Amino acid sequence: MVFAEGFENGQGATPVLLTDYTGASPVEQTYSADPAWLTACNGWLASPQQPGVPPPGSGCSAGNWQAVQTMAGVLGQWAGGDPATNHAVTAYTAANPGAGRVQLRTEQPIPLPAPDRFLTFSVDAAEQNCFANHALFEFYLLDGATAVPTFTTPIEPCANPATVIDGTAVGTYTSDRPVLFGGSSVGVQLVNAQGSGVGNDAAFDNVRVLDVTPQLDVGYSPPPVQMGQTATLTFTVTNTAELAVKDGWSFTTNLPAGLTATAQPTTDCTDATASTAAGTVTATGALATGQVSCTVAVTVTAARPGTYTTCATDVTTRVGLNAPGCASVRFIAPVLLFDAHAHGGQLTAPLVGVGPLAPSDLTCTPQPGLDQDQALGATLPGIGSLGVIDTEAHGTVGGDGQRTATAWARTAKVSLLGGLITADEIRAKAAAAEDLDGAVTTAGEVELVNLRINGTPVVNPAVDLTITIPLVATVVVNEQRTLAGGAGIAVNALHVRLLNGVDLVISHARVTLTRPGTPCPID
Ligand SMILES: [Ca+2]
Ligand SMILES: [Ca+2]
Repeated sequence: MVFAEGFENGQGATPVLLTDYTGASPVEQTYSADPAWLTACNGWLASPQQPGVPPPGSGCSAGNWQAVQTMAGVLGQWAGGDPATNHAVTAYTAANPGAGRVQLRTEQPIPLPAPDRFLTFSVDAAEQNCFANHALFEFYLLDGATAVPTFTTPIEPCANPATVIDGTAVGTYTSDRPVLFGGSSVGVQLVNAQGSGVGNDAAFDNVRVLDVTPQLDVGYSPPPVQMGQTATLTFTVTNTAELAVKDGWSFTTNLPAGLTATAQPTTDCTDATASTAAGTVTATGALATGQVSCTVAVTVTAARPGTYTTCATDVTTRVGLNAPGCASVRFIAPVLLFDAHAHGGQLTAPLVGVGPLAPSDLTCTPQPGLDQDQALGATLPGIGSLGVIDTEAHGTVGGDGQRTATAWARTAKVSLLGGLITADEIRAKAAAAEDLDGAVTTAGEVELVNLRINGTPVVNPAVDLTITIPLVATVVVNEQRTLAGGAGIAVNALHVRLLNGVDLVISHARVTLTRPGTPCPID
């Protein structure tokens, strides 16, 4: 409610003219009117509380005066007040007032809490002698000196009574065309389009200016969203209860940083346009008469996991709409599965196999965990021997939920091929780690203590360092393979392929962080 006037402030049993009335604080509204509406039994704030004798010089006959007092009482009864004491602005038109003259105009600006609001207007009105000419009330909102019509057809109580009480038509009339009002204060002006005094016997009360600005709401669906999927950001414009037309609202909203629109918006609003560009969504349109609500929807996606929020402060331009609350969407990374394996050695030969030795394994499990194994030594028939073997496979979850899989294998006292390959210790390590964005990076390395191949020391080998022992074998040191499209890595510290078909791996570590639903990597 922006403004309400019941014409009761300071009123009692003494009749006053409209122009002598002052409304309640804080506005202390005063009113003016065309002279034709302040004479000939027009413009009196009449009430049944007042004497039955017309005010001197009012131009009212005794019958006219009684009639306007009756209309004031009927208006009080209609509004749920006390009919005996209600006051209303009355006019019995004992002469022709002339068409299109101002019957009431506010003189004090009515402050508005904010500009760019939809305003409408309502009034209680009563009329008698409906067989004759009808009053035709045309209400305007005043924006400075500009009168903005709030109607498409004039209010005509005789033609559209809510009810008839003792021969008096009465009702509450709301303007059928709310105004998108740009000013910081507003006024009200009533023009009567009926120029005749034959009939045109009416009264009005409870002049109200109402804020009927639609509500803008924001929402995201669905909750939550997997990375790589889209969410829908929906702007809903909801009409106020009277469901009158609201034409010309608009808004511009910044998308949360990190969210991007994947398509232009769709809308079912009336006469609407909606678009997205450069991280903003802009829309303008209308609610048609009777339209409860409408939406502007845009699909969005996120560059990284997290919660994204839209609030009123993100709505940088808002015209003819109430501010929204906040809405959030959460984009989540899938829970990755741990796959980690290590062993000290594995021999594959045409007739016999050995190992994997001292294996540690976590196999595509969502549960973090640690597996360890040890062997005191191993003999590789016809090839050589190994000393103490230690292995470990480990899956951990960090404080922000990010996952890491590691594996390592350490083999001591390696002696192969009659001393062609010897080492005090060789170790393979593999790691796969998820970052806060859900991306997986991998790393592999070997640690070699005193490795000699065919008499030559091997120190800090590059990846896939290949050494040929003529007529015997090919040896790859620090052999690395990428797994699962980069989500995993396998490291063999030594990979020996004999010309006779024997295949031997010493110190193997392999890890992957796999997405649910994808195949578990196999070695
Ligand atoms: Ca009143
Ligand atoms: Ca009349």
